[in-house]
Amino acid sequence: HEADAYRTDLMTITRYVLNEQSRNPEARGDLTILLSHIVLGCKFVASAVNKAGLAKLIGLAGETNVQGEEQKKLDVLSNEVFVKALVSSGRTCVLVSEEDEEATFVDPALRGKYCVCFDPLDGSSNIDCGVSIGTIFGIYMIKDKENVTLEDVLQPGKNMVAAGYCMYGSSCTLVLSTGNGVNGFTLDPSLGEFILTHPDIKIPKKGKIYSVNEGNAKNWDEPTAKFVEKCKFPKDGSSPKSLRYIGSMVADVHRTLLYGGVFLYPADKKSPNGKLRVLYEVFPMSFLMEQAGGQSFTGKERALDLVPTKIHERSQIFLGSFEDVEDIKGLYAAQAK
Ligand code: P6P
Repeated sequence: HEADAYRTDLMTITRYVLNEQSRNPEARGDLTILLSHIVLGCKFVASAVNKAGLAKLIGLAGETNVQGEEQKKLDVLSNEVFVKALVSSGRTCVLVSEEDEEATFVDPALRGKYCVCFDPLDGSSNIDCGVSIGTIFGIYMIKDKENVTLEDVLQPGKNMVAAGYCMYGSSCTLVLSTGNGVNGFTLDPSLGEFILTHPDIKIPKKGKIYSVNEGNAKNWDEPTAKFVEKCKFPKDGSSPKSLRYIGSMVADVHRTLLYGGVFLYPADKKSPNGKLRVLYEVFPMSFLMEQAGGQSFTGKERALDLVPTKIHERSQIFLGSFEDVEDIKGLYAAQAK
């Protein structure tokens, strides 16, 4: 009956991506191959993160293990795994990683038509205390892979063809959009497969949660301060919102996507452009939010319209439930008058 059919008709991420490919007649399967290499990287990191406590992978780089080997920090290890997986896929021509100061231009013999911007292990300062962390990635098509330059990478986020994150927590969940909605897959370690568990995710139009580091309140600008004040002391008789802040972007965004509400990393006097990075934090999460029916705003414009000028550029970000972000946009518009 229905449940059995569901249990035996496994919708793996590979099968989902192949279905998406078949919807696109001129697709040659390059994105499918690229995504399968990203999935491999996520499986490796999931395994390493889960073993971290036991294998002494946590803690500062430079520690040596029982064999006296130099310990690689998990985020350094994750970065190496993703770079190697992406280059070996033969489908990329330029990579931007949070861990690497410069972009990586792939050997011409191995080049494909995609650029991948990624944070291999975002939130890694939370590893030692067991808080969920994650990999975030965004994928662009490059016009001329033979003559790829840094300019090709500095595209507005709306040009992305796909984006996603993998959260390493109580379970390993990969959330992905290839431009046709958002789907969540959970790793079944016994199969080594990501199985579709959250089909067609839609973020609630309005939420009851706000997510921000209140410790920076002293430095906020007026519209942000006013928005947070409204969350805590609503004037319209509605009940105050709850504050949920994990301090790991993937975990905070995942909760926002599933439960609704708004995640903010405002600019402040310390960081005039906010803290989060445009190419591999703000853009992928904004792409997912829009695909799930939410939205993402920088305080000045739609986040996906922003054109970065440097690969590690930061931006202020307000993302989540459509109506909650509308409220924030109203407050910034009022200030602009
Ligand atoms: P703060 C983690 O270090 C991170 O890059 C994001 O994952 C997270 O959203 C943010 O920084 C937390 O920053 O200043 O609140 O600790």
